[in-house]
Amino acid sequence: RADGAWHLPNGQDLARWLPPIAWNAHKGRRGRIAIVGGHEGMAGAVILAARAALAAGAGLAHAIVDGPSVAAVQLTVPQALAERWPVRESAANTGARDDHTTLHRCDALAIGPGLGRGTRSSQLLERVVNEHRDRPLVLDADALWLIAEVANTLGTESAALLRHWTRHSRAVVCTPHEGEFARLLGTAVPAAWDARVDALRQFATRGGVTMLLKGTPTIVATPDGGPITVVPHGTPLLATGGSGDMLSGLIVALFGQGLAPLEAAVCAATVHGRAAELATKQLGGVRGGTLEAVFDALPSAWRLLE
Ligand code: NPW
Ligand code: AMP
Ligand code: MG
Repeated sequence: RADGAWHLPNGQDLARWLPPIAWNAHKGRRGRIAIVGGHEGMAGAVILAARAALAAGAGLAHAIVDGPSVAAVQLTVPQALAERWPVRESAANTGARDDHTTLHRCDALAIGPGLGRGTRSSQLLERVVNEHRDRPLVLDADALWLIAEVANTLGTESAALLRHWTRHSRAVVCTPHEGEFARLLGTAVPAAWDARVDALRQFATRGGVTMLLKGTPTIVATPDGGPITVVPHGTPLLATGGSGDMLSGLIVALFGQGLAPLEAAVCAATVHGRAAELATKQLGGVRGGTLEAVFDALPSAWRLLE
């Protein structure tokens, strides 16, 4: 559009944003990240996010999951370090240092995939947001559900709550799908393009966070009210459980490698969508393909971006 309301990133933008992996890199230099979520029965969400983070070049991935999910993570992603959700009482009782030691060592955090919606999940979310303001944060899935819930309870708008919670935070990206964004807005997401773009832009400005609204196409708004970035990649191969969890893992890995919020969100959504396009082409269609095919196509998709 001529009025600068939105733009498409070009290949040069993406190549410039993506950090090269140095020939003498070691795992500590490729970003140490953590994904917090994986309530009992939803270990899969963190497993997929951790796999995606490693496939985005993260050097070390921590999966911070509910106790019953630890074994599943260790068995399915042996490269990741699995740990149970921290328990505040243990630190208080022993007088020992906060048991969030792992999170303090990470370059970037993601919280929400399979986090759950109960009291423990909610307390963990508030704690992670409050205690880790100095590192980039991805808020996804149940973290967004809980934010809308707390805002409802307090009788405030989700954007205002987000602004308050993250006012001292370095960098925050929220990644709602349409259902999650509707809950944050407290009303249906407009279907008309201009109104949709305006709603996302306004929410990002009011909330003081970068907003990635998933869809066809995915759109990204920054807190400064700048133009919306459009990511027109992907196929219905992504319309399957776990696909958004995979995207969160890609974003947090790029965050951990030093990309700014807009850059991390756009590069991740692009590689996610392009991997789906490559996989769909190779399969000759969507039916019969699973998210595994998208994972398999990730290396080729990265080559297209670099
Ligand atoms: P409908 O059905 O269209 O009427 P939820 P969730 C609406 C974890 N997962 N895309 C839709 O309405 C996640 O990480 C774990 C999607 C429905 O009312 C979360 O922690 C997995 N929905 C948790 O599950 C794999 C859309 O929104 C609601 C929509 C719940 O996340 C799966 C769905 O949202 C999953 O990722 C759209 N474009 N538009 C695992 N293997 O462990 C409207 N809706 O209830 O938050 O469900 O996204 O599955
Ligand atoms: P979630 O709903 O959180 O699992 O996220 C779904 C992911 O898949 C998002 O990145 C969406 O943009 C993507 N996606 C879902 N359906 C489609 C589709 N029909 N075409 C392209 N991308 C899609
Ligand atoms: Mg999701």
